[in-house]
Amino acid sequence: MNNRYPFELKPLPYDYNALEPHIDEATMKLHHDKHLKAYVDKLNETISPYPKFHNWYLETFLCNLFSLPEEIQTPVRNNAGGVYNHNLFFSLLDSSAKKPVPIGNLAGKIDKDFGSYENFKDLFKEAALKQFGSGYAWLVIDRNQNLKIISTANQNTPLELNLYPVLVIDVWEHAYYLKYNNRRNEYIDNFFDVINFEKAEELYNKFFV
Ligand code: MN3
Repeated sequence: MNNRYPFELKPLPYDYNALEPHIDEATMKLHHDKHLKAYVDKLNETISPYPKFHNWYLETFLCNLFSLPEEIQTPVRNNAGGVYNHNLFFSLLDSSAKKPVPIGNLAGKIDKDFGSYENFKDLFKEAALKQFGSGYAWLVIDRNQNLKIISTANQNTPLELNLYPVLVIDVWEHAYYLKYNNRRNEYIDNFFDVINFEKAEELYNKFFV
Protein backbone atom coordinates (compact mmCIF):
# COMPACT_ATOMS: atom_id res chain seq x y z
CA MET A 1 0.00 0.00 0.00
CA ASN A 2 1.18 3.44 -0.88
CA ASN A 3 1.52 5.62 2.19
CA ARG A 4 2.62 8.64 0.12
CA TYR A 5 1.19 10.58 -2.79
CA PRO A 6 -0.52 9.28 -4.86
CA PHE A 7 -2.39 7.56 -2.07
CA GLU A 8 -4.20 4.34 -2.93
CA LEU A 9 -7.35 2.65 -1.71
CA LYS A 10 -6.11 -0.08 0.62
CA PRO A 11 -8.15 -3.30 0.22
CA LEU A 12 -9.98 -4.64 3.25
CA PRO A 13 -7.97 -7.37 5.04
CA TYR A 14 -11.09 -9.63 4.96
CA ASP A 15 -14.22 -10.18 2.85
CA TYR A 16 -17.03 -7.62 2.86
CA ASN A 17 -19.28 -10.15 4.60
CA ALA A 18 -16.67 -11.34 7.12
CA LEU A 19 -18.10 -9.31 9.99
CA GLU A 20 -21.70 -10.48 9.57
CA PRO A 21 -23.97 -10.34 11.45
CA HIS A 22 -22.28 -7.67 13.60
CA ILE A 23 -21.46 -5.38 10.71
CA ASP A 24 -23.30 -6.15 7.48
CA GLU A 25 -21.87 -6.63 4.02
CA ALA A 26 -23.74 -3.72 2.42
CA THR A 27 -22.38 -1.31 5.03
CA MET A 28 -18.82 -2.58 4.59
CA LYS A 29 -19.02 -2.25 0.81
CA LEU A 30 -20.36 1.27 0.94
CA HIS A 31 -18.03 2.28 3.76
CA HIS A 32 -14.89 1.01 2.04
CA ASP A 33 -15.61 1.36 -1.68
CA LYS A 34 -17.43 4.69 -1.56
CA HIS A 35 -16.64 6.58 1.63
CA LEU A 36 -12.98 5.65 2.05
CA LYS A 37 -12.34 5.89 -1.69
CA ALA A 38 -13.76 9.43 -1.72
CA TYR A 39 -11.29 10.45 1.01
CA VAL A 40 -8.38 8.92 -0.93
CA ASP A 41 -9.40 10.69 -4.16
CA LYS A 42 -9.96 14.06 -2.50
CA LEU A 43 -6.68 13.84 -0.63
CA ASN A 44 -4.81 13.21 -3.90
CA GLU A 45 -6.66 16.07 -5.58
CA THR A 46 -5.73 18.39 -2.72
CA ILE A 47 -2.04 17.44 -2.67
CA SER A 48 -1.56 17.14 -6.42
CA PRO A 49 -0.72 20.84 -7.05
CA TYR A 50 1.87 20.83 -4.22
CA PRO A 51 4.86 18.70 -5.34
CA LYS A 52 6.73 19.80 -2.25
CA PHE A 53 4.52 17.49 -0.18
CA HIS A 54 4.51 14.50 -2.52
CA ASN A 55 7.07 12.65 -0.42
CA TRP A 56 5.20 13.18 2.87
CA TYR A 57 3.71 10.18 4.61
CA LEU A 58 0.05 10.19 5.58
CA GLU A 59 1.01 10.55 9.25
CA THR A 60 3.39 13.42 8.45
CA PHE A 61 0.47 15.48 7.13
CA LEU A 62 -1.61 14.77 10.22
CA CYS A 63 1.15 15.57 12.70
CA ASN A 64 2.10 18.78 10.86
CA LEU A 65 -1.23 20.21 9.71
CA PHE A 66 -0.32 23.74 10.66
CA SER A 67 2.91 23.75 8.64
CA LEU A 68 0.83 23.35 5.48
CA PRO A 69 -0.30 26.26 3.32
CA GLU A 70 -3.42 27.66 4.93
CA GLU A 71 -5.66 26.95 1.94
CA ILE A 72 -5.10 23.19 2.20
CA GLN A 73 -5.10 22.76 5.98
CA THR A 74 -8.82 21.99 6.23
CA PRO A 75 -9.09 19.67 3.22
CA VAL A 76 -5.96 17.79 4.32
CA ARG A 77 -7.25 17.49 7.89
CA ASN A 78 -10.56 16.09 6.62
CA ASN A 79 -9.28 13.84 3.85
CA ALA A 80 -5.94 12.62 5.20
CA GLY A 81 -7.82 12.11 8.46
CA GLY A 82 -10.53 10.20 6.60
CA VAL A 83 -7.94 7.88 5.05
CA TYR A 84 -5.96 7.38 8.25
CA ASN A 85 -8.97 6.82 10.51
CA HIS A 86 -10.69 4.37 8.18
CA ASN A 87 -7.57 2.31 7.48
CA LEU A 88 -7.01 2.03 11.20
CA PHE A 89 -10.65 1.24 11.99
CA PHE A 90 -10.90 -1.47 9.32
CA SER A 91 -7.60 -3.04 10.40
CA LEU A 92 -8.89 -3.30 13.99
CA LEU A 93 -11.92 -5.40 13.02
CA ASP A 94 -11.84 -9.15 12.77
CA SER A 95 -14.48 -11.83 12.60
CA SER A 96 -12.44 -14.80 13.75
CA ALA A 97 -12.70 -14.45 17.52
CA LYS A 98 -15.96 -15.30 19.23
CA LYS A 99 -15.59 -13.20 22.37
CA PRO A 100 -12.53 -11.12 21.73
CA VAL A 101 -10.66 -9.83 24.77
CA PRO A 102 -7.44 -7.84 25.08
CA ILE A 103 -4.21 -9.85 25.10
CA GLY A 104 -0.60 -9.38 26.16
CA ASN A 105 0.78 -6.05 27.37
CA LEU A 106 -2.35 -4.15 26.38
CA ALA A 107 -4.54 -6.45 28.48
CA GLY A 108 -2.36 -5.75 31.53
CA LYS A 109 -2.37 -2.02 30.92
CA ILE A 110 -6.17 -1.90 30.48
CA ASP A 111 -6.58 -3.65 33.84
CA LYS A 112 -4.10 -1.27 35.43
CA ASP A 113 -5.57 1.96 34.01
CA PHE A 114 -9.30 1.08 33.96
CA GLY A 115 -9.65 -1.60 36.63
CA SER A 116 -10.94 -4.28 34.25
CA TYR A 117 -11.84 -4.87 30.62
CA GLU A 118 -15.54 -4.70 31.56
CA ASN A 119 -15.01 -1.31 33.09
CA PHE A 120 -13.04 -0.17 30.06
CA LYS A 121 -15.89 -1.29 27.79
CA ASP A 122 -18.39 0.81 29.74
CA LEU A 123 -16.22 3.92 29.47
CA PHE A 124 -15.39 3.37 25.81
CA LYS A 125 -19.04 2.83 24.99
CA GLU A 126 -20.01 5.97 26.85
CA ALA A 127 -17.48 8.02 24.85
CA ALA A 128 -18.74 6.50 21.58
CA LEU A 129 -22.37 7.19 22.50
CA LYS A 130 -21.75 10.72 23.66
CA GLN A 131 -19.80 11.84 20.60
CA PHE A 132 -22.32 14.34 19.22
CA GLY A 133 -22.75 13.96 15.47
CA SER A 134 -20.02 12.45 13.33
CA GLY A 135 -16.75 11.26 14.78
CA TYR A 136 -14.86 8.51 16.55
CA ALA A 137 -14.12 7.14 20.01
CA TRP A 138 -10.54 6.10 20.68
CA LEU A 139 -8.30 4.28 23.07
CA VAL A 140 -5.01 6.17 22.95
CA ILE A 141 -1.65 6.32 24.69
CA ASP A 142 -0.87 9.74 26.13
CA ARG A 143 2.43 11.54 26.80
CA ASN A 144 2.79 9.84 30.18
CA GLN A 145 2.40 6.43 28.52
CA ASN A 146 -1.02 5.92 30.07
CA LEU A 147 -4.15 4.77 28.30
CA LYS A 148 -6.90 7.28 27.80
CA ILE A 149 -10.33 7.21 26.15
CA ILE A 150 -11.18 10.20 23.98
CA SER A 151 -13.58 11.10 21.21
CA THR A 152 -12.94 13.26 18.17
CA ALA A 153 -15.26 15.06 15.77
CA ASN A 154 -15.43 14.72 11.99
CA GLN A 155 -12.21 13.17 10.61
CA ASN A 156 -9.90 14.73 13.19
CA THR A 157 -7.23 12.33 14.43
CA PRO A 158 -5.51 11.82 17.81
CA LEU A 159 -2.21 12.53 16.03
CA GLU A 160 -2.87 16.26 16.02
CA LEU A 161 -3.31 16.04 19.81
CA ASN A 162 -0.02 14.18 20.20
CA LEU A 163 -1.90 11.04 21.18
CA TYR A 164 -1.17 7.60 19.77
CA PRO A 165 -4.14 5.38 18.82
CA VAL A 166 -4.56 1.74 19.86
CA LEU A 167 -8.28 1.15 19.21
CA VAL A 168 -11.00 3.09 17.41
CA ILE A 169 -14.70 2.93 16.57
CA ASP A 170 -16.22 4.93 13.72
CA VAL A 171 -19.52 6.42 14.92
CA TRP A 172 -20.42 8.33 11.77
CA GLU A 173 -23.95 7.29 10.79
CA HIS A 174 -22.62 5.76 7.56
CA ALA A 175 -20.84 3.16 9.74
CA TYR A 176 -24.09 1.70 11.09
CA TYR A 177 -27.25 3.34 9.77
CA LEU A 178 -28.11 0.74 7.08
CA LYS A 179 -28.33 -2.05 9.64
CA TYR A 180 -28.93 -0.32 12.95
CA ASN A 181 -30.74 2.86 11.83
CA ASN A 182 -30.40 5.29 14.72
CA ARG A 183 -29.45 2.61 17.27
CA ARG A 184 -25.81 3.55 17.77
CA ASN A 185 -26.01 1.82 21.12
CA GLU A 186 -26.57 -1.61 19.53
CA TYR A 187 -23.89 -1.02 16.92
CA ILE A 188 -21.34 -0.28 19.65
CA ASP A 189 -22.29 -3.43 21.58
CA ASN A 190 -21.77 -5.50 18.43
CA PHE A 191 -18.48 -3.76 17.65
CA PHE A 192 -16.99 -5.28 20.81
CA ASP A 193 -17.55 -8.74 19.29
CA VAL A 194 -15.43 -8.05 16.20
CA ILE A 195 -12.40 -6.27 17.67
CA ASN A 196 -9.04 -7.55 16.43
CA PHE A 197 -7.07 -7.45 19.68
CA GLU A 198 -3.98 -8.90 18.04
CA LYS A 199 -3.80 -5.75 15.95
CA ALA A 200 -4.46 -3.56 19.00
CA GLU A 201 -1.66 -5.33 20.87
CA GLU A 202 0.65 -4.81 17.89
CA LEU A 203 -0.13 -1.08 17.87
CA TYR A 204 0.37 -0.86 21.63
CA ASN A 205 3.76 -2.58 21.50
CA LYS A 206 4.92 -0.50 18.52
CA PHE A 207 4.58 2.64 20.60
CA PHE A 208 7.19 1.42 23.06
CA VAL A 209 9.76 0.24 20.48
MN1 MN3 B 1 -16.53 6.01 8.28
